[in-house]
Amino acid sequence: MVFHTQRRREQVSEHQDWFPVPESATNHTYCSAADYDRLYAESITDPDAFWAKQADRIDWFTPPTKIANWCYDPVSIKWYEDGVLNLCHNAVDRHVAAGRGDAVAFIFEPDDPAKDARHVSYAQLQGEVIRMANALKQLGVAKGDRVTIYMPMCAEGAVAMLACARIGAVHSVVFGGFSPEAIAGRIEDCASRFVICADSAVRGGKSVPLKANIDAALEKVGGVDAVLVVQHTGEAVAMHEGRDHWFHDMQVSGECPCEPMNSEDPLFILYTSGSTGKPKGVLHTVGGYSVWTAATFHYVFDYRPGEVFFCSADIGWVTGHSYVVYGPLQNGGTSLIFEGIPSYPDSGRFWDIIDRHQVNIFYTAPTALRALMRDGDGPVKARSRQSLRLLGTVGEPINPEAWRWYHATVGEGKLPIVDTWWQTETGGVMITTLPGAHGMKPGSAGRPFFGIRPQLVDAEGAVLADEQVGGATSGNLCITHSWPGQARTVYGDHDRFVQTYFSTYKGKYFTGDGCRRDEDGYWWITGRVDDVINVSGHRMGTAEVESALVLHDKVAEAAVVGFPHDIKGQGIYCYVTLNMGEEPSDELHAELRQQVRIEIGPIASPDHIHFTTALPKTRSGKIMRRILRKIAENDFAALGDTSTLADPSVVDALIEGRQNR
Ligand code: 6R9
Repeated sequence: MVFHTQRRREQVSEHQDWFPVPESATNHTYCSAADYDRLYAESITDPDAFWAKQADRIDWFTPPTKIANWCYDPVSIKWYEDGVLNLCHNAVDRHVAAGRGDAVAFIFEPDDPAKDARHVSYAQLQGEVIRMANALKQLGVAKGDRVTIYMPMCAEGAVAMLACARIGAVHSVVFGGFSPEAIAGRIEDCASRFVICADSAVRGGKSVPLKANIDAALEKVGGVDAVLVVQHTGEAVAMHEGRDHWFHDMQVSGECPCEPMNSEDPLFILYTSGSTGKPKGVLHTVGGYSVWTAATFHYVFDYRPGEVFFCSADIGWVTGHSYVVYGPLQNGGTSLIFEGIPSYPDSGRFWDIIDRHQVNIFYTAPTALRALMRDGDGPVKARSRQSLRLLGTVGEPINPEAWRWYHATVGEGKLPIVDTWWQTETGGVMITTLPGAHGMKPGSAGRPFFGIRPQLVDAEGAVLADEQVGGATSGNLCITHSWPGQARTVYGDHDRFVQTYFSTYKGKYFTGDGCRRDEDGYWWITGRVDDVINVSGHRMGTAEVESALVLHDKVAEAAVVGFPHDIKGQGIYCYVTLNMGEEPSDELHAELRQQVRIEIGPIASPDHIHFTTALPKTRSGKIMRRILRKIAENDFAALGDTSTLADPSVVDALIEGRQNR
């Protein structure tokens, strides 16, 4: 397998700016530079002792005596395997039991700023979770059953997740922007017999027909016994007799104990894109994920009681799972759930929310910052933002320009920024600076979190030696030792798990990312080196978009690549060849865009569709993606070796017809 590296041009040049730990953060932190060095060393020399201590952050019905038990060849990963616990207990019940029932768990900020925000206390949350858990039980959900959740950003979305965790059901949250086709695929893959959805959602003033999408999905896939419908907007929806149940109509008891779960029992499945095939159902288990999200939230955000934490990610992505719901709640925190989008009603919305709810910690994606940056400093400066103490980013590499804007304009040059690198598969943050411990370099994620042992290897798997590291040499990022939050398998397909993550470099977890390390031990993620693209922080397999395109009966073949995009990070560029006798047209162009939206969802809409009579192929028939990427990037001066092409003239025609000029 050959990997390429797509780097944002800016990041290639060495940025030697160094922003020291701000005074506000040195004075008040759980973890100073010296603490980090000591704790990191402990986590490496005696991981069992370290992770046994971290496990004390949460309650265990039976405390674990076995800590780590993992092997990468053959692949088997277990943490805290004889421990018994329940994540919902740790996220909700124990705070109520400790007399903190009145503390605010969630602040719900609706899409429409004229509507009232809603504060949900831990005691209220416990009540709602119990009701939903009992409703699920009444519908027949039992421990181990998979429940698909298709909800807007609202407290009930989190309630649905917690209710599953409470009774030991395995949730599979599907992002509200996915199409019926995509939902059906996910329901089928994990044989989910139950769905929780809302009537509809509203984002940026526009209605999203969630229930109708579920109805459409269930026409494509069988096996779903019950749909629990939460009234959110009050929009009228069709209800299928016998299958669909309004949550508010269900008569349920107010008692529901937390199911004792073994540490390695499954907690949730989350579908994510890879280089090949359909999205994979990444599986996380209870014990390790709980400890990992509790500990990373504590250290990375330096969270203290009473603070308001605002993560703008959707609960349909792993960031929402770990840092809207489970991390903050396990720490007894207050997490703000925002239903809307950053640009509605105007591009000052984030800063309005921050002022209105006195947000202390704000965590968002670089793509949102780049979009807001376009509107200048005005909307930011018009709000006070005095409550902010810490900023964070996640989801894609942040270009130094956006970092500097975030730092200087949003943070007034005074706040620490954590640029957190991690993945669906890692459960929580892996590489980041810690706010009170590390100075920051714009564009670098920083240092490994406790217990994390990153390593750079070349295409053949040879470890890049220390002296090769530093400067511009980048390698493929692997992790050599397991950590508690690591995904355990791909649901129903352990071979695929092994194949995807552990076979490229035997005995190591391969992240799919390119990375370099500088002289100061800072890690710089350069982006994916496989056929995964990152569009506005959404991970997408080029193969998925290709599959959608070739479903059109006029299409013969499709090849999809990413290209640098100012706002989205990467855009989607599709090369399409048509069947004999078919001609390109504006109509066909529109139909193909629509086809992708139907199969995947609006987030996968192509930026460019390039009709061509041929694709560059080797004599053995392999598409040379390297060339397609270069042309899509509008960087065709150095195409490299094209001599292995069956027909080199194809390249000139492609350059001639390029869409990204
Ligand atoms: C949490 C999340 C994972 C991929 C990952 C990488 C990219 C995430 C990043 C980052 C550079 C960061 N990524 N955070 N790249 N700097 N701080 O986003 O999970 O949706 O699975 O995406 O996102 O390429 O491999 P997920």
